[in-house]
Amino acid sequence: MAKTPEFVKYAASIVPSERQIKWQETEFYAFIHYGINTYTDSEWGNGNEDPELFYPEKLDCRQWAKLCKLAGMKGLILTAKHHDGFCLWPSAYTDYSVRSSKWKDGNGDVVAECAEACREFGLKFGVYLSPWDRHEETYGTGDAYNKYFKNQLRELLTAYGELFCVWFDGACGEGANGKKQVYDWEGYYKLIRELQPNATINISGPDVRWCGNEAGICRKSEWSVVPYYHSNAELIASASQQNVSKPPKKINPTDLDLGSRKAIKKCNKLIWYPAEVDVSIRKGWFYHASEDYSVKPLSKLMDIYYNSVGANACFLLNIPPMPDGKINDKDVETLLSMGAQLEIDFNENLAEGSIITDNKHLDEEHCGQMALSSDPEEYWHSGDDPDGAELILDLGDEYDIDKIVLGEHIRTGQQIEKFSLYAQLDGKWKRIAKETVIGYKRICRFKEIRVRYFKLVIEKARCFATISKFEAY
Ligand code: FUL
Repeated sequence: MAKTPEFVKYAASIVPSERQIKWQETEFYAFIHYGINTYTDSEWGNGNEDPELFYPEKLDCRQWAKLCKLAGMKGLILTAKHHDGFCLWPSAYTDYSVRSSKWKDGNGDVVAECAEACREFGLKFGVYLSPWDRHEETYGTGDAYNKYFKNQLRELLTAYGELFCVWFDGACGEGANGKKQVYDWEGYYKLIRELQPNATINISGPDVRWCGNEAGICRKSEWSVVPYYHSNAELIASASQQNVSKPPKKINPTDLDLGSRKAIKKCNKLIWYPAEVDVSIRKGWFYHASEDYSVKPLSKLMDIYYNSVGANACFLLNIPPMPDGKINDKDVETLLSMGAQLEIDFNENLAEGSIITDNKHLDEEHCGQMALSSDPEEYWHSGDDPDGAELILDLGDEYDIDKIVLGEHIRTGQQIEKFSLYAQLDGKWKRIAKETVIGYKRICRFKEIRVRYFKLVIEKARCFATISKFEAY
């Protein structure tokens, strides 16, 4: 057995926080971009749009939440304030909010209605609060704006029940001669930890990593343990959108590998920092009638789902409501078909009640059979010599299968670096997948085969290997 290098042992020792585990389990959730831009047909407001423009005649947050639920999502994040500074809740610290609109005579609160609808439909609720604010006068002055921002944050963290996530955008389009605000990131994070300890802080924050583009593309290997510097807010801002007409479409090619041995070898500080893939169902983030005929087709959305949720990332899909406050029929239709497709794809786990044997395990309590347990705390553990470990799944009979879902017990870290999956066809093992990362979830998709036995071979792992999910569909 080869000696494990120290830096690999260090990487293997990095584990997620409870809040990161809960976030990862959310898997697929909605972004709702809604605000003053919805009424001006734009993507970025200037901060001087008239609040009276905000007038949803049929605001229906229950429609949003119900639709998300039926689409198979588990949460929703609302843009409480976008770059224009207009607040969807009646903030006590500015007049630039729903309070200055005629909607409900200035007595409305979209954040409250949306939080309530999420609770009703069993969705987790989160808020997007743009650090960049084009309306607020104190923006760019340092402390005064940081105070303003924290006051607003406190309102959102205390008045709307439990939040699963606070989403900080890295975007800022001030340009060379624009205002330069030095954000008090540490102060923002401290407040969130104090008032919503279970909420993850996404993107310009320490808990969840932006995948690096807004096109729904994630890396083939999305490692959860990466160098600490990837969580630096200024670095994230420099890669984020700086021009309204140029959303980042590609992952920087130099950032294709963030977590392999090669990528982490020389780094003395690592962090658990899993990826989130954010993309809009339309071209824009806000609603534009001109895009009614360019809603992404089901096939595209399913591909993004499999390449994100199925590759150790989470999928944040944006659905923009129309000026009347409802989601357009075109988006509704696509999302309902997505929910139905997910139901079909994961209709019955054929591995339930099957048998798994292994060639090594730590002890009886962590034998191969444990990979089939529905209790996430019961799992197979290879022991301290993981390379070459094998799990054989016997379904008891032949079935038509086109997907195997695997998952590591991430509470004990991300260990697996390389694996192959085989199916027994005509008495011979045929390789059907060869990948690197498993992490929280890896969905291996292949052409449907009629098969009884599958074999998972762990070709390389850090200090040990675990499997807590082994499902067949
Ligand atoms: C970007 C923003 O500039 C877009 O308007 C949108 O909010 C997207 C999610 O993030 O950086």
